[in-house]
This record gives sequence, structure tokens and C-alpha cells, in this order.
Amino acid sequence: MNTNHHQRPGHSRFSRALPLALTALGATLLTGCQQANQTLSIGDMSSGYNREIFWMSVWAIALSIIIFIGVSYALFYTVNKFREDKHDAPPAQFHGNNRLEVILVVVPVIIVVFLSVLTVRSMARLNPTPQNVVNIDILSRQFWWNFAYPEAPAAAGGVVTNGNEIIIPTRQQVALTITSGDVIHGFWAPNIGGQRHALPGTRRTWQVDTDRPGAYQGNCSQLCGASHANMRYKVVALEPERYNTFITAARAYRAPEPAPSSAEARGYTLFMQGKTSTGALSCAACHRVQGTPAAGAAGPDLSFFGTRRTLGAGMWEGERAREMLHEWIKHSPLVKPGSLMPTYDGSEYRVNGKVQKGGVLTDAEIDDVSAYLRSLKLPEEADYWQGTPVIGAQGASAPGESQ
Ligand code: HEC
Ligand SMILES: [Cu+2]
Repeated sequence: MNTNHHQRPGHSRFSRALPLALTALGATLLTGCQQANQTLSIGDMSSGYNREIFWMSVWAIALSIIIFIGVSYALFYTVNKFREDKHDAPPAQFHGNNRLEVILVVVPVIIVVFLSVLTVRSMARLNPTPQNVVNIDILSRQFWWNFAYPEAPAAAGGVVTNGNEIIIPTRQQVALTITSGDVIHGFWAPNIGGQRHALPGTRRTWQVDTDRPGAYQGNCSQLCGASHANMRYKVVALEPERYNTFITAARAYRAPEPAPSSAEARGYTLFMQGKTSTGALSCAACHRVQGTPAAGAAGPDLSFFGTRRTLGAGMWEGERAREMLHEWIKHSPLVKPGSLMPTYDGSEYRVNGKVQKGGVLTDAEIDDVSAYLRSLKLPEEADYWQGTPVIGAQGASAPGESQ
């Protein structure tokens, strides 16, 4: 049907469609990035890390598109031009073409070298010499996180530490040093950039940053056990002045002393001593509360628990977290599979496959302990949730609004 197959292939339709396709692709990428600023995404351009990775991808993708078009063109051109024709004599045969072979080796080498240079440059930019950085140590354990500030010693002893909520300054490089207390976990807060594995016995440091204040969602990104998907955290980025207010208050913080014979005071005693008559273990054995004798390290730091908005390593947030606190203390392994916190309703739970039996606290006693925990508040001006927009959460909420 096509008799003019010795003509040059008709590529005018192709060349007209190409700019259209590229424009569509560009538009998709751009709108994608705009939305990404409000959701859980590596396309969040507030992060220098993400910007660097984005522009590297643009180069890599652009090169790939150029190569794809070049190769496709050569392919279709050749197939069309040298199509077999019954009436043609066999085409002239030739062997070897030095010029062609050199080109086919040199061009890919140039492309690979170019991409390597870009990669090394990005790596160097993402980890500049550690000056003027904020250092934070991350400890990951089944199934929770501790964030410690080695440069912020607390007046009450130890360093400022927060469980499951990490506070960072905006517009500054933050050097995170991660390790694991048990199996391999993964730190992954897409909006601030940079995923890292937490390996037991190893400390690994990398840098992240963001220009925009907000509370960003973080998750464990390495399958680590029953509650891997419930091993979450919040990255709360504050303007530098607010960050400094937080750190200053956190350094000076001592857990408030409960008024005599209040619910908080009864809760304090139970928290510190447990209840031997019913076998209820002391909370202080596993949890630290800055400015009290509680210095346990088997569970997340609870120093500012009253200021926190999450519970169960980010399983619940806001109002829901408040509602769940009683249930949590009563039997956390029931509401969070694999939780290594004992039960306080006498029910059985497992630690490393071994069945254990929890001690007992009455509902009233649990309410007293909850009241004590809620009293563990940073001063108002250091409340890092106040007015912080929540970004990338399931039910993203407006500034200051409680979910
Ligand atoms: C044997 C150690 C141990 C004891 C004793 C213990 N906990 Fe825990 N606790 C943990 C662990 C481990 C977690 C983290 C569980 C998880 O998220 O997977 C935890 C988590 C918590 C959390 C949630 C923190 C957050 O930000 O998600 C609260 C609140 C808490 N414990 C309160 C208490 C109270 C109150 C008591 C005493 C009545 C107590 N714990 C006794 C080990 C313990
Ligand atoms: Cu994990």
C-alpha cells in the first residue's frame, strides 16, 4: 500500500506532537510539585535536600528523553529507509566502521561521566562541612523513637530528649545521627528529605533542612516487626527564634511538682514506684522524665509528654491521642501489636516470644497517672505545636486546630 518507502520518513507529525508532549509532562511535574508542598511527598521543594535530588532527576530524565528520541529516530529512519523490497538486489554488505564504533563508545562514556559528576556534586552539597549545623541523635527501637540534643545539656542532668516528636529549626542544616537499639529501622520523613537506615551498633550521620515551618509526617521505612507501620513520628520545624525558645525552655525544664494530695501527686507516686502489691511495674524503670528520678531508657522519653500531640509513636494524634491514653496505659500491647510496654490490667503479653503477665492498676489509678503525664508541659511559649501547620498527615489540619 505504501509505494514511496524509499522516501525520507514523514517525521513532521512526530515533530509537531513532541513539544506538546513535553509541555504536558512539564505541567504535570510542576502541578505535582505544588501539591506536594501540602502533602507527604519527596516533591516538597521547601527542603534543600529534595531540591537537589529534584534537579538531578531533571537532568537524568532530560538526558534519557533526548537519548530515547535520538535512538527512536535512528531506528525508525533505518527501518524505513532500508526496508527490504522484493525487487531490490541485496544491499551492499560492509564490515566494521571505526568511526561509528568510536562514537558509540565515546558518547555513552561522556553521558555516564556527566551524570557521575552531577551525583558527586549533589553528594558534596548535601553534606557540607559540619559547621553551623544543629546536631540531633536519633535512637530507634521497636516501635518508637527518641530524639536527643547532644548540644543542649539540661539543667536537671542529661541532655534535652523528646520521644516520637523531633523539633528542628528551619533554614538551617540539621545533622541527624541515627542508630538502632535492636533491629534495622529506617528514618523517612519525605518532606524534609533524606532516608537513612538505622543499624544497630552503627552511627550514621546525614543532613536535612527545610525552609518552611510545619509539622511533617515521618515513618519507619524498614520492615521491623508487628508494629512497623505504627512506628511513626513528627518532624516539627520551627522558625529559628522559636526553635531557640524551645531549646532554652527545654534545657531549663524540670517536671512540675504536683500539688500535695492532687491526682497528679498520686499519679507521680505510682509513676515512680509502681504498685508492688499488684505487681505493677514502676513506669520510671523504663521512662525518663527530666528533673525527676525517672531515668529509664527502655521506653520513649516522657519529659514533655503534656506538650506532645501524638501517642503510641504517632499512632494517634490530637484529640484521639488524649482519648487513647487510658487504653494505652491499661494494655498498650492490645492496642499496638508488639508494644514492649507491660499491661496494667493483669492481662498477658509477649516480650520476645515469652508470655508475661502484667500487674494491675485500677482505672482510677490509671487516671491519676494520666493526669500526672498531662501535667508534664513545657512553658506556653515553648509549645512547639502552637500555630504549627500540620503537613502531610492523614487528616491535615489548619494551624492550631486540634484534630
Ligand atoms: C518495661 C518497660 C516499660 C514500663 C514499665 C512502662 N513503659 Fe511505657 N513504654 C514502654 C515502651 C517500650 C514504649 C513504646 C511502645 C511503642 O510505641 O511501641 C512505651 C510507651 C509509653 C507511652 C507512649 C509515648 C509516646 O509518645 O508514644 C506512654 C505515655 C507510656 N509508655 C507511659 C507509661 C506509664 C504511665 C507507665 C507506668 C504505668 C509505663 N509507661 C511503664 C516501656 C515501658
Ligand atoms: Cu521500625
